[in-house]
Amino acid sequence: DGPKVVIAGVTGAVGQEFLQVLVQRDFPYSSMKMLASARSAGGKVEFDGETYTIEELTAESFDGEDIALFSAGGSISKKFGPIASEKGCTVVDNSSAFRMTEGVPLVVPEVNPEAMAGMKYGKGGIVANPNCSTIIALMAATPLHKVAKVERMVVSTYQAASGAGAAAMAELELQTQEIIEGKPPTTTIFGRQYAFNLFSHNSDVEANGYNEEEMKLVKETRKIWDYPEVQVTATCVRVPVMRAHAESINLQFADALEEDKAREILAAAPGVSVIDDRETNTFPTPLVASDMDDVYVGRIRQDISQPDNKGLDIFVCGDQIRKGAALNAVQCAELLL
Ligand code: 11C
Repeated sequence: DGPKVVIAGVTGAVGQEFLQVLVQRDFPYSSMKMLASARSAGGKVEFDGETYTIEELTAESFDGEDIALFSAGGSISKKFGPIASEKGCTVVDNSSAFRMTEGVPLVVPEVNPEAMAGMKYGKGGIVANPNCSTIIALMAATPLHKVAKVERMVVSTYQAASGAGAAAMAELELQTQEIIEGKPPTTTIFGRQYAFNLFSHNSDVEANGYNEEEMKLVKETRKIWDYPEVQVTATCVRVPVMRAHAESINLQFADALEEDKAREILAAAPGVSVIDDRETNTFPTPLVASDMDDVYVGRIRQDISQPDNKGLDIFVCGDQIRKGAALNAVQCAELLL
């Protein structure tokens, strides 16, 4: 019993994670359909003890279906998301295609579930999954924002290979091996050495000097918080880490917020775990966050450059494929049940 579910883009890193998360969360479904490009059609996928044959994604794929989880790239979402919705299949879209579209809720279930009020599976409509860096930042910043009101947020990211897809993860591994063996690195994905290096995020740089990833943090935060006046700035960097993003976040509040109180608030926040042991220098790391549902927060400290305890610095790590993508999307789908 439950909705008829479609996975669009099942062969990608996020598509594969959808399957794991659905099983782990015991998501109810009455049928499951696995879709990908024509190239992957005919392949097999294991899910919940059954073998499924991958079908080519076409407009007809959504006939009679209730929920579609999309992670097949922005252009596929743009083309097929509205078609699915018109057929009554409610779409949860992991791409950037509809995030800033008016009327499309942009949702982190722990932050703004109310944005999906009235939506239900089988009734059509599109829900957008935010960018991974935004999800991870707001999981930590929102509980503090609710208490002391963020006026300005400065984010610096350390982003994993997974954000650029399964091929980037494979290339990081390959390059590491090649460099250790003294061979020239294969540079198919980013066109440069990634292993033993880091570089400014690979998305396009806009006229204002910010890259797209940085502007997503700015615009998506304003939409999710329904707070257009909040000041956000970001610097996004790709680091040679496999699958969890780290972010240094500086917060400036309207009201004073003591670090001990902040630690308490974060420890009680759903989906957040605090790792903050100064004595042993133990704080969140991408490896600790990998394959985990929670977002980890540490380095919680008063910003000494801001007066009256109105500033905090925190360091956050979250699994990019899981909470940054698949888990968040499945949680949105749960709100449709
Ligand atoms: C990254 N956040 O880590 C990006 C990838 O808008 O969904 C995901 C891009 C997006 O590189």
